[in-house]
Amino acid sequence: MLANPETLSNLSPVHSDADPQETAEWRDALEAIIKHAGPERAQFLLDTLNQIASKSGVKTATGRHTPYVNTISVEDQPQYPGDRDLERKIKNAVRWNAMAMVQRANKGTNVGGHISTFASSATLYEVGWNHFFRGPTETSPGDVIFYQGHASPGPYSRAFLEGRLPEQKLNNFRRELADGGGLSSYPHPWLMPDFWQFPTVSMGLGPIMSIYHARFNRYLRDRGLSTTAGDTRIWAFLGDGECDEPESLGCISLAARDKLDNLTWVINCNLQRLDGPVRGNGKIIQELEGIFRGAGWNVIKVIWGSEWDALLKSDHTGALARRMAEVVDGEYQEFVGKDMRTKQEVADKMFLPYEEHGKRRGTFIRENFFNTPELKAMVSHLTDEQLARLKRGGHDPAKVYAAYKSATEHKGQPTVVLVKTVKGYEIPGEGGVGKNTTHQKKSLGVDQVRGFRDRFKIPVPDDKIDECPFWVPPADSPEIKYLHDRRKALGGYTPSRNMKFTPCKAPAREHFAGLYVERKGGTGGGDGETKGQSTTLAWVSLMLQLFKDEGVGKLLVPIVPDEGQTFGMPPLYNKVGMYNTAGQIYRPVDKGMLTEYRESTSGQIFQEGINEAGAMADFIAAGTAYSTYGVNTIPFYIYYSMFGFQRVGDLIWAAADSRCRGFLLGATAGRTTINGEGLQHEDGHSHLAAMTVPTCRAYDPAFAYELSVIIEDGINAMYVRNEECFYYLTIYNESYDMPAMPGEQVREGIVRGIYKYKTVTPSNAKHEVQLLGSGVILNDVLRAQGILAEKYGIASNVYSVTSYQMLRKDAIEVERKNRLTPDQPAGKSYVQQVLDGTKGPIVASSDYMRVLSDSLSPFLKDAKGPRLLSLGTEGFGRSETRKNLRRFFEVDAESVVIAALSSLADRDELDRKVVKQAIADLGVDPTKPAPWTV
Ligand SMILES: Cc1ncc(C[n+]2csc(CCOP(=O)(O)OP(=O)(O)O)c2C)c(N)n1
Ligand SMILES: [Mg+2]
Repeated sequence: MLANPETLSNLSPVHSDADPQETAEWRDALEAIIKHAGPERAQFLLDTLNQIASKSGVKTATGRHTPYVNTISVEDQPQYPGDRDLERKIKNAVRWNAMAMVQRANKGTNVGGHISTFASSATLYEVGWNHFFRGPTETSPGDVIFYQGHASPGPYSRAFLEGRLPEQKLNNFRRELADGGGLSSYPHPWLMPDFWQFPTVSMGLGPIMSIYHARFNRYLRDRGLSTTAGDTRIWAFLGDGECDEPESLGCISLAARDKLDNLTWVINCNLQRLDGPVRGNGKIIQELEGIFRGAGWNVIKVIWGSEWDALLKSDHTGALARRMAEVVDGEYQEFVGKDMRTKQEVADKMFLPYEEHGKRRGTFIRENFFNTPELKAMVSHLTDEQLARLKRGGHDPAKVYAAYKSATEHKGQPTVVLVKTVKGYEIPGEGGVGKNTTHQKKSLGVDQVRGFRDRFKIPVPDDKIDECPFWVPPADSPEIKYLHDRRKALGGYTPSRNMKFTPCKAPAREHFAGLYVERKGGTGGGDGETKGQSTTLAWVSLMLQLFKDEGVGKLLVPIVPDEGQTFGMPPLYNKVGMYNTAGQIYRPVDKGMLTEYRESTSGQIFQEGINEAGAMADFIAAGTAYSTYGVNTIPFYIYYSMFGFQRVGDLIWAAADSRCRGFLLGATAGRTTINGEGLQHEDGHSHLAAMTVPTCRAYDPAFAYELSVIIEDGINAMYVRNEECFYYLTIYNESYDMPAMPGEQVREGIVRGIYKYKTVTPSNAKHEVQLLGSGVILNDVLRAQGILAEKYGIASNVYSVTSYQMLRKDAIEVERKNRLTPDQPAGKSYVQQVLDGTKGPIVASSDYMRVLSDSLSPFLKDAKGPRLLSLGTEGFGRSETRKNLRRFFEVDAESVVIAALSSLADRDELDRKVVKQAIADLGVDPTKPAPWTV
């Protein structure tokens, strides 16, 4: 997809003009056509000419690129509506405090921080804050802004000037555990819930989230769920280096396809990333222009500041435009970043004063950029200092304003504003402007701070430079008044996150009760399984019921990548339809059938195609709408469990940070259950990854009624009781008889993670074991219970463990409390309450790695020592039948029996000979290799 940078760098759309008079005639003719016959006619003529040219072998510039100049011409530039002088003063103070925050934080610590990124983007944000970013009001949610993560000192500094953050917090930038709290390094709603809306610092996630967020706005509007969300503008600020992340550009075509003109991206093209140039050999702005135009976006380039206007106007031969196009980014970086000191001065560690540095840089630019007699003549009236001050567009509010205005007024397409800036703008000296090391610069020397102060006219006296104090203009100064007036006019302050939560009406129990009854099928299937129902189909039938619920029916947002048929979802497609901004302009091939593929502007389901990352971004938009828009949409994102945590794990982490709610459903779960699919599909570990996410509640239910109880409790937890969490449920594609819910007494255990399901006590039983089973493997554990009773006369209780994660969370909380309150009676965790006092060893089996159930081992002991022996599915999956896979991984009934007997022997409760005999009798091959080694 990426255009070849070399091609782009060499692209010189303006050629030398051999006959200016002829050119003028052609131009006049074209202008006359546009004026008298309209742009369509002009387009027709141009297309015709293009065709003729192309047939004749004439190479014309493609429609994907425009010259390396500003998209908005000076003539079309609107009047700047603000007070430039006051805005400059505000911006200078914001710049200073952003720098001071990082500088101060790193005095005596090494907590880090970034100075050079916001230095390059200050104007991009300030123009937004003064003229565009709408804040939340009583009647409007305001704009949603995805801030570039490591530019965070800028928004903090702005909020400080606005009086929204106290100095004490700024002093504790990156010191969140300090007295009184501090400021998080980057945008983290988890850590600053009234400030940041979305986490962005993991590069690429902000961009993809912003696209799906913009489309989710349309969904809220089109489905009548919000009257105001549709007005919101979504802004995303990206770095040019960030565009290399696949998540950044991978979904841009969706934004154009869905005509998301509520979306504006601003890409800060400072030509550098962390280590060096983004496209030293090419031009990132041209490359991105081609990509975005190709994808159907409106592209606005802001390359040159106003100082260049007159020069470009006098560029009658196109020599300057040609030079601008031929210089590559690596050279542009040198024009701003080259060390202008002599070798001796470098050896002496001399610091060049601002004026002197500017003068030398101007000389260098005159020599090397204006490198022909013609170009030199063009700038002969400018001094070297003036040449050094020919700014890039992103540092000129007039150019940035023009771009934002045009972007926000543009209809029918999303807009990307490609802005050229300087990284580390005006930070003098070592590690400063344009240096490859500038990204890592977190503390400045005294000379540098003084230089910065002088450049931005901050009234901090010389004797305080070392301290680098914050500086705020007096509250009654015109600039502070102006700042508040502008924010008032735009609705309020931003960033800010809505903390108000309005609960839903709890869903009616009747809609869940359908899953409490028995669902039995006959025998059949190649594996000899009975066909009752799978937990996945149980979920589909639950959704069909829940759609009818008065409180939450409309709020359910099913999301699926291209796998809905696998999950039995087509009845949902027809029932509630799939959302499409364009509706459905074709007649679906299955029209009239029960499973009709029905797309509509009021459809409820997001069918995302083969796009787990995009679907996850949907999940985040829908799962945070309770805060962003005050709409309690409840996402149910169902996907192949293997393509969840390990594929889009970082987005799941971002969802948690965003305080996102909803249900992730890892379907086709288990290492042994989607028989045939093999290594890449068989998931035996997503529950381990789920354990790493602090707000995730992960469940592995076995029966339909368990699923129903968990989902009901989940909706109530998140949307009625306002608990900050989301759910991960593994559901399987194996059909088996679903038993009826034993009774209300199991409800608590299902939610907390374990309940006793079945007891079998043969007469004269001498031994007893406790058997834990989860998900589909509970069936094998129940079979083992039968074998143990019938063949070995061993009594057992079988427990359904719906969540090892919930049990462990509870267990470590109780352990911690006991440890830190030694003077109080020790408490018991839930799993201990259930299992302490029972007899014999405990054997656990599941379709997940044994380390999952092993996580409870420290809490399951008796006088004889540890009681738990876990079986699980360590190793790679492979293509086979369920039965053979379960034997291979040693999680089947026979393996559970052997484990139970062996555990009894370990406790001296049984002769080892019995174990040996059982291995032979049950047909288990003791010489086969360990499953995790092959
Ligand atoms: C996924 C990911 N990888 C790496 C990083 C570390 N990182 C932080 S900033 C940065 C460079 C950013 O360059 P660019 O996007 O051009 O932003 P700039 O600072 O130049 O505006 C990197 C690599 C990250 N935050 N996220
Ligand atoms: Mg950059």
